[in-house]
Amino acid sequence: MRTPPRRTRAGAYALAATLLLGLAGAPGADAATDRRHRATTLDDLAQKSGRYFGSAVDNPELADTPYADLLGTEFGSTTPGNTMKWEATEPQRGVFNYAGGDEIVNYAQSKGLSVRGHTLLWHNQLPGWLTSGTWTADELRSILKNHITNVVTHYKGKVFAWDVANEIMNEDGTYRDSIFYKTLGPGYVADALRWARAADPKVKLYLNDYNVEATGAKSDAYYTLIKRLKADGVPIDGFGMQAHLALQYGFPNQMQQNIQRFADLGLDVALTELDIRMILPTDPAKLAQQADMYGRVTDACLAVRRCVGITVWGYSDRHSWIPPVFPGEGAALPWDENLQHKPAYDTIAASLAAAARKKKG
Ligand code: 9MR
Repeated sequence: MRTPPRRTRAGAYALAATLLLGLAGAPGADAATDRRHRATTLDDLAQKSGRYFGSAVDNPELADTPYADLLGTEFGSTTPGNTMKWEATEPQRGVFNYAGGDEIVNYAQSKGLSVRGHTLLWHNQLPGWLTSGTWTADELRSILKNHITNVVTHYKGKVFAWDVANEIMNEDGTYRDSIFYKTLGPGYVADALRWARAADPKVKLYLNDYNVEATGAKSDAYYTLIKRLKADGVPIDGFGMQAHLALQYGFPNQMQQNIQRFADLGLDVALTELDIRMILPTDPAKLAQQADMYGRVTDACLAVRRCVGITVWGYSDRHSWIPPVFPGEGAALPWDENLQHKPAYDTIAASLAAAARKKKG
């Protein structure tokens, strides 16, 4: 399946053109269809203003063929939802397992998608041997260095960016009391970035978190930290705003200005895990409100030159982390459970197309 079931107008023209070419027996008709179809994808629209549009994927979803096929045609980038995390990549101390991450990298390469690496250091999804152990600072530092060095080296040249440290701040802008912070103090962040850079001089190094899209204590803390890291010569290339949003909480306050101030530090900014959930059941008004918010979020990124790309955290309501975590909520993505476009698809596409025209003109 190469086209989403509900065709766009451009898709219908492409189909008509293909039929004509097909009737004429023209060689290369399939390639023409492919190009014309791809001209309507979110990633193609994003590319026209120099960005990518991606979606996360979790390994079991690759077995859902229609889902994996559409992921491969519509998007330019993917992020493994789980299998590059510590519990997956180093399940026993010093024993590395790249099967899951490699499966996604291989899939992505076969479809021409780039890969965002997620994530080297996080307080969640750590292996039991790490969380149940008692470590001195020296021991934990060497464990962390070994982990980062191994994983980054394995994926060198295969991922274009790493979420080096994920969710290290509390809502009030203090450091999260993770095993790393408790044992090593705040310096572990700079160390992690330096070890990642040493293992791969080219990959883009990010800090990544949720609830940082708006201005406020948490994003202020990152702003201050990143400014300090830059002043100290610590390698950092980007700031990832996850953007797990919800209709009931509204549009993040001053999102564009917030993206801009990080860009002004000399950083790339990316929306790394975008979804916009709602209280179920859906209705046309909520879907319209969601579409409006998706369009405005996309606009906020595209208004900032260094906002380099947008990744949705899965693209269809068929596969989403939200229903089990927020009971009674869901329907957060631009495609519905049957892989049909929701109104949000159109507002995202319109926003991307407008940025492409602006770039051209
Ligand atoms: O999508 C991931 C889900 O499958 C896992 O069960 C969950 C476990 O914590 O992690 C999800 O991804 C998270 C991401 O790694 C970091 N930001 C929040 C995401 C949603 O929980």
